[in-house]
Amino acid sequence: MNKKTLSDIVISRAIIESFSDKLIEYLETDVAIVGGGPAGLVAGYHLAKAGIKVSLFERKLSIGGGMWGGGMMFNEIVVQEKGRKILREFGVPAKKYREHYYTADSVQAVSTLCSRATLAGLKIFNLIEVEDLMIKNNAVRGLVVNWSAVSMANLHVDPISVESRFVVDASGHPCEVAHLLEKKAKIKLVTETGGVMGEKSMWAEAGEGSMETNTREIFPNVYVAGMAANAVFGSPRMGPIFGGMLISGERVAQLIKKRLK
Ligand code: 48F
Repeated sequence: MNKKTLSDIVISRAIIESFSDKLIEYLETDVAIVGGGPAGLVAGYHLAKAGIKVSLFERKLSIGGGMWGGGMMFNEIVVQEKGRKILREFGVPAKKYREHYYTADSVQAVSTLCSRATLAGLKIFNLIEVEDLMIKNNAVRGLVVNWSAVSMANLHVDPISVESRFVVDASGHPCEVAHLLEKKAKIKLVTETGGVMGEKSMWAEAGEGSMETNTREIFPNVYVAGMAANAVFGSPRMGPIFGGMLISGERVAQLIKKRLK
């Protein structure tokens, strides 16, 4: 092979320049999603499909959150009828187990959600975590982000800011954005207690049933979706049934689309 056709330095430049261009382009967005689990991915897909400029920040190397591992590492997930319809829209096959219960391969589900969302235009930034929020005039205006490796190595490195019209807390069980609002900014949320109420113990039916109504704005410009929504409003967890996460992702996208109209 001609040496000049493949330069190591050109490869490095290509990566640095294309990543920098991407990050600079997304320093200002319509919606910034925190967390790349099923709720965040479905939300990102629908927003992007509607032509909305949307980014997603995921702390980990891999996207998919708690979906890869199915239940206790058995890599199958369960969805009910409504969840099956959403999976079908994405092109994920689901098998009927019995009336109202369907199963899907969790690896196929995650990889397909991720593929469809990014092809629709969702821009994903993995290995980056949200460590704070931009709060001005009693509303959230964006995220404060840093490399996940910085906190893992306990380094003292300042973050950078990303401006966004809306923020979605899809960070799962820890509902990290809601905690930042409550603990750091001492802000009252729209919950019964004014704070994060904390998820309740396993109860699939009640957890799934409350997720759609829990998917809402908790402070100006901040929405909660997925398990974060149940954790904020004190509803039960539901284990490896994932319909609620998909429905919640769809719902939060609908709510934000209305606001952006
Ligand atoms: O946990 P996760 O999959 O949340 P979800 O979409 O789905 C929950 C289910 O997986 C499962 C369940 C089903 O019944 O209960 O747990 O609500 O995905 C959340 C993602 O957010 C990332 C985290 O690494 C995970 O991949 N995340 C959490 N905090 C941050 C974050 C943060 N501060 N910055 C960036 N990413």
